[in-house]
Amino acid sequence: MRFRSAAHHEKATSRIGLWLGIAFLTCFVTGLISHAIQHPPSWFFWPSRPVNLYRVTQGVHVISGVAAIPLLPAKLWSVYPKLFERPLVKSVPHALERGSILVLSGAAFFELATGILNVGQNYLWSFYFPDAHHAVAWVAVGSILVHIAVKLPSVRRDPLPDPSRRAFLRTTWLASGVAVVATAGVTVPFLRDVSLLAWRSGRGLPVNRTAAAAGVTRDPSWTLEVAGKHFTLAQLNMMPQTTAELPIACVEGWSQSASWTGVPVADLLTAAGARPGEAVRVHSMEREGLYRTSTLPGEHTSDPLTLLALRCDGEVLDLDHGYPCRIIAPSRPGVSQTKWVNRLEVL
Ligand SMILES: Nc1nc2c(c(=O)[nH]1)N[C@H]1C(S)=C(S)[C@@H](COP(=O)(O)O)O[C@H]1N2
Ligand SMILES: [Mo]
Repeated sequence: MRFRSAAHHEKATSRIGLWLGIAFLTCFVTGLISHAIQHPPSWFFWPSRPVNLYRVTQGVHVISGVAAIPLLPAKLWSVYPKLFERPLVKSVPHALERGSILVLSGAAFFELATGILNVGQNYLWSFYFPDAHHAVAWVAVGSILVHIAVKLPSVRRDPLPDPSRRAFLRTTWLASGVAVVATAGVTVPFLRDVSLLAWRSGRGLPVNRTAAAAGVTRDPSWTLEVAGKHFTLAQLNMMPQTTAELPIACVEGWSQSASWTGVPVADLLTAAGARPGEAVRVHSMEREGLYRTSTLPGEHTSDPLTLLALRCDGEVLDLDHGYPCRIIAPSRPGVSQTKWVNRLEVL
């Protein structure tokens, strides 16, 4: 059987392939950044400014992933007849090329599917998801590079495709654009009202893990331990306060700014006789749960905008947002903005 539909044409295939490649590479690089921030290798450095830096890289990660979702089936559809061409194997290089396409499609599909499920269903897999999503990303990008190397010589430089092919391309761009606009409002403020499919669309600050889910209650005997010294809530409230507009940027892609007020971690360390600029482990009242602790690198503990926040938008912190205090630091993933803090341990 021969396919003559407009979609099944090398030019359309390579155009979509180009955009899919760009979307995947963008997603890969921003994903690696997010992974490195959460599991920093010794050589890794992530700046604490501009305050929205992580918000932007993670927003780009999720948006480029969403943009790729319509591109992947369009690409597969446009090469579909070739995938079943006979003979299935002509030569060793040909077999390798076919094999790499199989790996590529499988890995790409896995990345998009797990990404979307994660975004929609809040850490169903906890440990498993980030590790698998990260490992398979290398497989996907590796096979994309092999595929590009193999295909580049045969991409014909012919003029613009004919009108029906252009229509197929246009439909593909449109689907991709609609997917982005429908979801980007989770992180792009001016799209908030337009993005019908945004998974976090409320105007208020979302809550990712409630106090009830975390098993945390108000504890009148609470104190904050900093490098062995104890501070009561009243003492913290009496220290000089800093107010700053800072975002929470969840790894799921949603982000939201609020006005936070609290004591700079640098001041707390100094008051406790420790030095700002050292890495600090943040502990919370939560007993179990993946995000009950986090690490503030030296770059962050010396930044005067790294706050132990006591207030949000002028009000005493809500229990769900981390009462009595939480970390709010610039350019940092939401998972590390630890709530219900009770100890800062200098590392
Ligand atoms: N102790 C603790 N802090 C936590 C979490 C948690 O599960 N436990 N979740 C984190 C995640 S994933 C995000 S995105 C932010 C969300 O903060 P919010 O619920 O105040 O919006 O809190 C972070 N702080
Ligand atoms: Mo998060």
